[in-house]
Formats: sequence, C-alpha cells, structure tokens
Amino acid sequence: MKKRTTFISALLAFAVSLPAVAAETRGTGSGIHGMSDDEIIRIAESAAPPHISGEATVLVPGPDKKLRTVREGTNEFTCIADLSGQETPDPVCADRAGTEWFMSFFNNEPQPLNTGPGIAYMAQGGWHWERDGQIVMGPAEDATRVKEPPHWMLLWPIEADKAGLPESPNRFGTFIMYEGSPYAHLMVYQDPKTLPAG
Ligand SMILES: [Cu+2]
Repeated sequence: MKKRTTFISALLAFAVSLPAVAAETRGTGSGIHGMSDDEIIRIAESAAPPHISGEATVLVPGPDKKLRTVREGTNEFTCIADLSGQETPDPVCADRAGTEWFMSFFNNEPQPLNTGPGIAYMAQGGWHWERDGQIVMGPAEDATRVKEPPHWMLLWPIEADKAGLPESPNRFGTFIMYEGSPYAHLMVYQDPKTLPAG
C-alpha cells in the first residue's frame, strides 16, 4: 500500500478512488508504452482542440508508473497521455485549476484543492465503472467497465439535487459524476473538438 499515496499510482487509477487497487488491476496494459514521444504527444494532444492542446505541457505515465514530462508547454494547460491504463489510452487536457483538481484526486486529498473552477477535456472519451447503472469509484469486481464518449468536465463542487441534474449518464448527456463526494463534478458528453478556437 505504500504506493497508495503517490501521485503516479493514483494517476494510473484515474476515475477510481482506490489507486492501489486500480494499480493492481492494471492488467490489460496501456497502449502507450513503447510509443515514441511524438506518438505520445499526438495522443495527449488529441484530448482537446489544437488551439488548446498544441501548446500544452505533455505528461505521460511510464511503465515505472512515474510521470514523465514529454514536452514543456507554453500555455496554462497540461495534457496527460493516458489516465486509466486500459488498452485504449484516455488522454485528458486540463487547465491550471483542473490540473490541481487531478493532483488532489490522485493524492487522495480529502477534497479538491483548486480554488476556482477547473476545466478538463477528454475528446477521446474515458473509462468509468458502473454497478446497477450507478457509477462507482473504482473497478470493483462486480462493476462493469464503461467506455465514455468524448466529453468535457467542470471540476468544481456541485450537488445533483441542487443542480437538478442526474447522477448517471443519460440521454441528455449531462450528469454529476461522484455525487455525494467532494469530487463530484459536472460531466458533459459533448465533443470538445467542436469548440471554436475564438
Ligand atoms: Cu468525470
């Protein structure tokens, strides 16, 4: 369990709340290992429109589960080439506050430490786990892995009841993920690649 609190093992377990468990279940292996840096950058950049990801810092989790900086960015965004370590990489690009949210999540902080709303883009979709139609924080044995469509996220406290929004994916494409947790956030199933550059 010593790795539980490390950033890297937690990073590999994005979308779950038990990094150590997730790290152990990381059996299918991410497709990113063995790729060239150019390919890793291409995948990382594919999470957001070029006007956002083209200048972003690019990080990649290595086989040693440590984050490596592949490219230093010149804007406020950070793109991580793969979050879940599944057979299909799920890259994300987040702004400064969004990256703080991810760091808090991965470090098992009791609550996110970003002091303003964060934005994160996942134009290639991501992965989460569901049990009986409800999203669960972690790949539990009796949970089903679900591939998410392209989406973006607002990483800022929100409550489903007060917001009048559902807690699960639905035909409206908007829901609160991790409802009831300090990490509850707004999920919008909409392709960020369609965002205008202006
Ligand atoms: Cu989410």
